[in-house]
Amino acid sequence: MSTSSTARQGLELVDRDESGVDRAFRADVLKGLSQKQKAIPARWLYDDAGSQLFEDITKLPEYYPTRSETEILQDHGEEFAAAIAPGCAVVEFGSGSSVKTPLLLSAIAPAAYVPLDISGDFLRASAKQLSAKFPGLPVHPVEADFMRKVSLPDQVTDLPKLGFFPGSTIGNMVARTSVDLLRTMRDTLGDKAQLLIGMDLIKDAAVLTAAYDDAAGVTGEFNLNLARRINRELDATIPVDQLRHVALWNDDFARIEMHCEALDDIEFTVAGQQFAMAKGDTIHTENSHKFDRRSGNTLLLAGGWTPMQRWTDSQGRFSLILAEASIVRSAP
Ligand code: AVI
Repeated sequence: MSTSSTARQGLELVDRDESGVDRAFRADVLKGLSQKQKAIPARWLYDDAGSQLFEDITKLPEYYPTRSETEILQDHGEEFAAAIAPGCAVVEFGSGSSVKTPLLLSAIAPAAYVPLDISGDFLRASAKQLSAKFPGLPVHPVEADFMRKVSLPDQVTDLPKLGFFPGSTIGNMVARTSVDLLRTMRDTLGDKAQLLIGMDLIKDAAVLTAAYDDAAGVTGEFNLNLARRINRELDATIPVDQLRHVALWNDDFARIEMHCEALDDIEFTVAGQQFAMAKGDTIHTENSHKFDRRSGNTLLLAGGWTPMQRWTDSQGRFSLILAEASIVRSAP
């Protein structure tokens, strides 16, 4: 009998063992907790509870990125329309937000919209919402992992492509991963494409830490939900009440780090393996890199994109950059 099954969770493909455990989740958690500095990849923050908590975060008074980026999209529609190829297909990396995506689509009136997402149920739900809002717009959702090259639907083959990657999600990756992703996006979109990408900006550390450690404790819940998820899904005994949420600014790497810090010496098991943390030890759960004009440009160039135009919100907190896949000026 096979011990492996590829089950569908919602409509998402997940590789589960015979007792229903997500193998990739268990492998990442066991490996991450075995390291000297415990660290678990941030993508595991987003189970159903985590995704809902992130939605709640975007509405918090301290969490400015969503509002700032929305302001840019609202205020510069005509400039986007002038700079972006007419009649393009917008290829969004992710399912699309109910606010930001419609603002872009209204501004530039594209010929098609192609959302790419690994999670089929989110993808179909948001594609349906968008079709209802833009009845004349062909919408072609593609269920795929955009960290790898994606084959776009035949219907958009001959259209110019605009990649859209808002939210500063690029900041959740370390530099080598973000460069790999930018290069993969270029492979997916073609070497004549444009890319509109959100990058959160370096600013006062107090503003940044407040955005990731809000007074209502929602970000803390989002972070600690990962430990709860491990307990739920991996037969684990992490004493979540002995952990606290920490958000700190790492100036050397220009990033906010989220950690779960042990309030006391603790021991626990995960999937039958024993772990210990001394008081003050942490599990590193997320990086959120911030950029300035130069570091954002350098990252794009390293990823194979030439930055062409840049917009910021009225408070200078967040940026949207339009880049081109073509090499605009070659080396002397
Ligand atoms: C999804 N991502 C861009 C968010 C960020 O700001 O890095 C995730 C987040 N983590 C805590 N608050 C928000």
